[in-house]
Amino acid sequence: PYVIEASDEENDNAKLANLDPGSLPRFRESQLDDNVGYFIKKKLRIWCRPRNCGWESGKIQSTSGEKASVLLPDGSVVTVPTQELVPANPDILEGVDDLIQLSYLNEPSVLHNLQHRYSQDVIYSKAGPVLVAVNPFKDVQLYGNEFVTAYRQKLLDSPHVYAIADTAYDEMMTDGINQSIIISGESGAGKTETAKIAMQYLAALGGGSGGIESEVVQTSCILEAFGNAKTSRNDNSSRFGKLIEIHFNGTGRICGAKIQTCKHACSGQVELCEYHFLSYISLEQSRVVQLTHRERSYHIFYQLCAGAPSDLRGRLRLTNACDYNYLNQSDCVEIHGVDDAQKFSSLMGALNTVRICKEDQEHVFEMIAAVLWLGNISFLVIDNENHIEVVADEAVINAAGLIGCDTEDLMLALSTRKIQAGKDHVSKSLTLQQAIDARDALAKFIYASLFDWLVEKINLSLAVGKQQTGRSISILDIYGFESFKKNSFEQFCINYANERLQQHFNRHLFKLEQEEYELDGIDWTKVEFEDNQDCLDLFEKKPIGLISLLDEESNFPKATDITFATKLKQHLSANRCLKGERGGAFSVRHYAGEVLYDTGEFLEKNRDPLNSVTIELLSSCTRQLPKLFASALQQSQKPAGSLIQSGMLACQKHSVATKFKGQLFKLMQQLESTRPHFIRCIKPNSKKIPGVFERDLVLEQLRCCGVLEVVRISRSGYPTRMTHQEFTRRYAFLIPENNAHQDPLSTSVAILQQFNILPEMYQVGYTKLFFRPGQIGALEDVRKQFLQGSLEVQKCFRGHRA
Ligand code: AD9
Ligand code: MG
Repeated sequence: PYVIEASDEENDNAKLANLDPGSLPRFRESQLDDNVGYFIKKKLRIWCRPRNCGWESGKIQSTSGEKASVLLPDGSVVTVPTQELVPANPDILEGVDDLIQLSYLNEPSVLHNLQHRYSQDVIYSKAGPVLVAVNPFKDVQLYGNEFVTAYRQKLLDSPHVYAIADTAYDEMMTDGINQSIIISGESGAGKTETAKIAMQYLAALGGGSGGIESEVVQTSCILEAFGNAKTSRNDNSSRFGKLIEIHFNGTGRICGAKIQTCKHACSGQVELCEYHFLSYISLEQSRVVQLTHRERSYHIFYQLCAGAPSDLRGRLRLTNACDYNYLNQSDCVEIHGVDDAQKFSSLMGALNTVRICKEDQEHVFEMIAAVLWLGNISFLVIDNENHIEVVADEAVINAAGLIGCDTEDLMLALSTRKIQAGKDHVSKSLTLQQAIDARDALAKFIYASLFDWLVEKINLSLAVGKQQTGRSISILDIYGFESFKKNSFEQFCINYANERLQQHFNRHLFKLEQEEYELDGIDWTKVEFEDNQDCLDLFEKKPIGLISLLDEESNFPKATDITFATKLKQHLSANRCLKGERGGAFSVRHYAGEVLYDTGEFLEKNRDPLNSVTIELLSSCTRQLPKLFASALQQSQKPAGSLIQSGMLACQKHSVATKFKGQLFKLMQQLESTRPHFIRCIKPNSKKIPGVFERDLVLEQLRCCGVLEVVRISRSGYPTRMTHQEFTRRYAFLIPENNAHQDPLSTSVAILQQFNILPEMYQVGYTKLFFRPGQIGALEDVRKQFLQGSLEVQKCFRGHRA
């Protein structure tokens, strides 16, 4: 697509690019392009790292032996070893849309291209089939109805979330295959915002304006209030993963009351008939009771405290956020620039929009307030063995009032447990730590159940009409890879999920690509890529894998964090992805880097025990929700008698990690049946501010999410394919009749020869033709010209090539 003439330098660069189309520059910095001697001899523009700092562009002035003098933009001249020089791209390729268009695909060139675009607020780029989105950390003028229309009518084709959603939509409509948009990236990179932008586009396509579109946005508002929190990485970090499935219907099929229709450019009318929040991965529960310094619990707690009108405050006996132990422990009650009270009123609006009735809303807020009051319940040690009793203050009275039980009963549930002695049960007092655990377990259980319940309510409300339409686009937004100074069970689960997702990405973009070439007998030099199967095995293998061993250890009453860590080292040291560390720690080599996990609290968090006394208490509550939560739990557990005996119900049958794995598998299965479109979100700086592009940080993300490898593969591959039948059907009329009677493969070859398509620009497979980028466009032009005028084929093609 680029006509390169201009200066000598550019000509040289162009020649360089054409020297050997097969051997493309590789990304390993040490492995310089074969043409390295050429660009040094010709003194072309290069990248170098003077003084071992970041990459700088420069021009070679002279060379002597293994050294080169390089003129930097600031006028200074530095001496750099020639092996450290990397060729830069000609100016004409500055800021190209798709990284695969670059003549040189080295890391500094890719980074420079993204940075150049970013500095002009062009936050989206393509890397072959993948969309790269760099978080602007400010409002950019790229969204809204005008842009939606422009992308829908194909007036705009620059990389955009809208373009991805549009492609997914078209492919769903034309091929009848369900699609998915898979968004990944590290925490704070912009996944959730991107998911919303994609939903906005699909809603606008399928629903027109107003109605359903606003409902989608409102759903996000609810899910974020209850499922997002401020972390050190992101003021609005999702603490759960979600897959949103949006169903579409063919012409004229009405499937619910909330249908809006809209005409669109290509295929008549399409109706959007249901939103279905089919799946989500479990919420980070520990956040309800325990916070890291400067982080917050779920937004809803602060929103309710700041925004509840006075009559509601009265009914909930609510005070200020800073009065509650669960909220004030981290020295962070407010988020800079966020008005919690105003968010609360938006939330009320959203709850109304998705038709959650006033009565249910009140129940929800009761549960939120109950959790807050539970956190303020305190205990008094009454003997030398650390046994306690519950302090009878306003906290326990309010909590009991809000869940609808007697204060006495709540006090008993938090201070005793039942033990079986022969045929009878006897009550045993809890120690201080046991009581705190029981209280916190209850708070977490109520909150997590409330979240489940809300999602179900939203699903019911949005799944208007139950017909399965068979046409859907799913959007996946899960928590990004996390690596902190201290990593616990939560990071363990989150990173495991990301590992699975990475495999999905690999499989589709690399394995399938290669397999297709190989199946069709194409000469394809195998492209190496990082496979993470080893790491997944480390987590999943039975009976010796991280999750199995964790479950096993969680069932041992006497096990401790240290025995767990020791067990891992004993059994898993053969896996190259695991490294035992000192004390209770271990490291996992993830695709995105090594993470050090601290086994402290792993066992408790995995067991997540709920006292049987507590469950009985909840079942006997007069309020609707606690009763519902308890019966849902009992149904899902159906515990064996022995578990009740030990007084520990709940998750022994299904540990938290195993449940998580199950949810993840279900989700992946759902994704497997769709055609994926990938969006990689990139966080340009860790300060969360606009305009700052930290190259090392970006490079790290590009590397670990496989973007650089994708570029390399797409570029060295043959992205356009057509079966011989398709190809001959379309172009055979361009060649003399007698040739066209052969089999499709021979006809294909005849067409290619007739039009002098360069042999390095295509490969002939058993069933398909494979083209380098741009080749079909050239043939299409000939076809169009031929059809439009009565030009002689040869003449018109010659004209085209000139
Ligand atoms: V996490 O893994 O849930 O912690 P995300 O979801 O990747 O993370 P999120 O979408 O929440 O990140 O984005 C973080 C912040 O970046 C947002 O709150 C916005 O302030 C900012 N952001 C992200 N994308 C855009 C955008 N397209 N336009 C403007 C954006 N701001
Ligand atoms: Mg998010």
